[in-house]
Amino acid sequence: MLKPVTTDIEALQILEERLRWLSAWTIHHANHIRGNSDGLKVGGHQASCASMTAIMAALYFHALRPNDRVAVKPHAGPVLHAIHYLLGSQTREALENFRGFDGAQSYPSRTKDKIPVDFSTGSVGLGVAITLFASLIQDYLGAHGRLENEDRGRFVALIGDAELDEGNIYEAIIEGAKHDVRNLWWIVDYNRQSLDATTADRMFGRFDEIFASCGWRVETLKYGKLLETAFREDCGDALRRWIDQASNADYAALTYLGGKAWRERLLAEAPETRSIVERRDDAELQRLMTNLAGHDLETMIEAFDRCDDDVPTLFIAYTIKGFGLPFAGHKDNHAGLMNPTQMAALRESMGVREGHEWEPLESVGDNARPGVEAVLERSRIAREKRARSFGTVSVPAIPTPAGEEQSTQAAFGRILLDLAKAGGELADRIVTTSPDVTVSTNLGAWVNQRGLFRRSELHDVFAEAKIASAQKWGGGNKGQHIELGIAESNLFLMLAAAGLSGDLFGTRLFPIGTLYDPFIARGLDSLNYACYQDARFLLVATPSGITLGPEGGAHQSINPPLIALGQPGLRHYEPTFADELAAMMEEAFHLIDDPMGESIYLRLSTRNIRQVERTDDSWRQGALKGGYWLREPGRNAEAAIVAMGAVMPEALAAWDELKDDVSGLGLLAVTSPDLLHRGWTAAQAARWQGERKASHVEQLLSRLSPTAGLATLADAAPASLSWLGGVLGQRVAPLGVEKFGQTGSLAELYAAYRLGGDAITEAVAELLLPQ
Ligand SMILES: Cc1ncc(C[n+]2csc(CCOP(=O)(O)OP(=O)(O)O)c2C)c(N)n1
Ligand SMILES: [Mg+2]
Repeated sequence: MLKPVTTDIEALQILEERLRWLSAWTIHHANHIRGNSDGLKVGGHQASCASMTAIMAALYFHALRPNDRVAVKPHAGPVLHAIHYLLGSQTREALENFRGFDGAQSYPSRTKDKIPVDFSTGSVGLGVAITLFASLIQDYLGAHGRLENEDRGRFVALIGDAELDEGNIYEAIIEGAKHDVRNLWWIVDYNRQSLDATTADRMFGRFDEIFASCGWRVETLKYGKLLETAFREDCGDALRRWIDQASNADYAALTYLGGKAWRERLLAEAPETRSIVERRDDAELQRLMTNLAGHDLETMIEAFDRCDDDVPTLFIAYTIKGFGLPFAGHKDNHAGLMNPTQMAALRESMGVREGHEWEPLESVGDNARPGVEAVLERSRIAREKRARSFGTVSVPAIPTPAGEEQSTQAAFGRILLDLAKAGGELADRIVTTSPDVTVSTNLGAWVNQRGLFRRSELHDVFAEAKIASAQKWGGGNKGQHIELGIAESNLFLMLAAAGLSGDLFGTRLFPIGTLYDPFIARGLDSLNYACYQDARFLLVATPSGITLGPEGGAHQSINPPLIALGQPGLRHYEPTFADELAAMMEEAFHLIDDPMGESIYLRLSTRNIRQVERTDDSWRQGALKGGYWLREPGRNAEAAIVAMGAVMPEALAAWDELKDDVSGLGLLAVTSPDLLHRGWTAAQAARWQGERKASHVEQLLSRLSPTAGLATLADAAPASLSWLGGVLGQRVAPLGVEKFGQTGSLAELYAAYRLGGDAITEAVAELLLPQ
């Protein structure tokens, strides 16, 4: 063990009380003292904070080691800020501006908060699960010789008990069990209250079974030392029995009502406890009955010290929501705020002088100070903010795979195979992952070359038995593909964790995840979560659209380009040709490694497409900026076809057919509606700052007449491109998919969904009709 067990309990108790005060005061200040300019409710969660202050004091001021990383229950954000305030790494200004612009964020944010936040939280459940994938990435880096043993840490999640209803937690522990995940501490603040009410008694004793069956050690921490002592008094067993059978709602209500109510209830329902009850006054009885393990620093420290191996451990720490505050246990306390009178009473009871509310060590007596400061000093070292670390990996030029006809999906597989064979720093840092669609998203050849990642050697039984197969998947700790079960949320959490490897471990990886395009929606919140914390990865969604004819409507995606259009931190590219894809992948690797970069989403297709002949490289820059003229328009042309991705052959054929009748007709290949839109709004904003530059999309469209019409075409929701008419006020005839798909040949489907030549001709005609 690295830490001496000599932590001064008294100092910890003082610090716990400081956390309880400062978190409550920070929220109070934001709601009742700071001016409110817009009348919006500010909010904050004093009860959720008070529920966790002892757990967090024991963790941050005793158990955490420098390499440990923590995801904090979102509603305990103010406690995390208070901890850093005591450690000297958070400012008073940020706390005074809690929930204000540029102030401490409501829920811990890696990108917006100035204190070290290892994982952002907010959408409950996701902060829990990402720690598991971060631990897997730690194992991966260790196995690949990219992380020294002494730099390894534990991954801690502080969890609200109602968070345990989120299914993504169970998806994660199932995956974790397959990979023999280690070094996890998940600590449940078991206050048995959620947002609306008290949580269901029927789940009592079930959560631990679920975790235990996935290989976790479960430490149920129920009673504090006071209760343990009382159980040893005469008839202490009766008290324990009564507590164990009390319902969540009863326990919470009695906590709220206090000593007198405990007395009446215990005497009525467990008269054997009389001597215990009568030996205590109301205040003492309340203290006894709320002395659950999660509020008892000694109990928590002992538990943490006990578990110093790498076995994944679930601590279920019983707590009281709002512990020590006037609404402790009240079922409506989740967003409840103390009023100024209650706050003043709390201030006095804690010995905080009026006007000294922000003093970090206010009310700490001279005798206790050295002990408290010593604990803080020791803990400070463990919590220093690290600089973000991006790699300096040189990205080689990515050549275009040869082939007159190819699909973007096949070209993707080919590019990765070539990279795997060529080797080099980039190839070695790529880690691929997929939720059971590795083969069908064309990652198979890469995996044949680079192998599956397994902590222990995996023999390819089929290969050893000489059974012919295209997939030769040996596995070992040098493998570079992490195979996941079919749980798309896990894919995104894995990408999030791998995409933070520079921040978490000082080594950047280049994570590539593949899935089917429609199933992005299945893990959408986890994808958003990954982007929210600026994780960097390449997401390859393949195949997509109704172009996936025979697979039918359940597998044909419609709206992901719209999702991408609204998703910060993720750049959508939709290539038609293999050379575009190669350029985009090269760009993606740069963006992953660039401090100002972002993640990338490639929407690919299985349709074999005849490749275009290029006379020069001028298309390339445009393709990376979101679009280029595949067929140049004439000067002041009155119409253009605007198309994206797999339906380009239809656009090219229609252009050929119409070009003689529609003078100057152009064909604009859109490779990223997302980038075009961003560029457009950014240029508008910049114009107000005095910059006169037109955006890429404005430059492209200004080649046409101001009264020109655009026939837009995408194997996706037509709104993906129809907005282009708003850029210069040109008219639009939007073609795209607005109903669920179905099975059929391309000709049949394109005719039925109006993506084919006839529809394009009709759309162009519509635009050219006199208005
Ligand atoms: C995905 C998601 N759904 C809903 C919410 C709104 N919400 C915030 S906290 C909460 C209840 C939390 O209860 P619990 O986890 O037990 O925390 P505590 O009792 O400690 O406050 C809910 C429903 C959320 N933040 N995230
Ligand atoms: Mg709760």
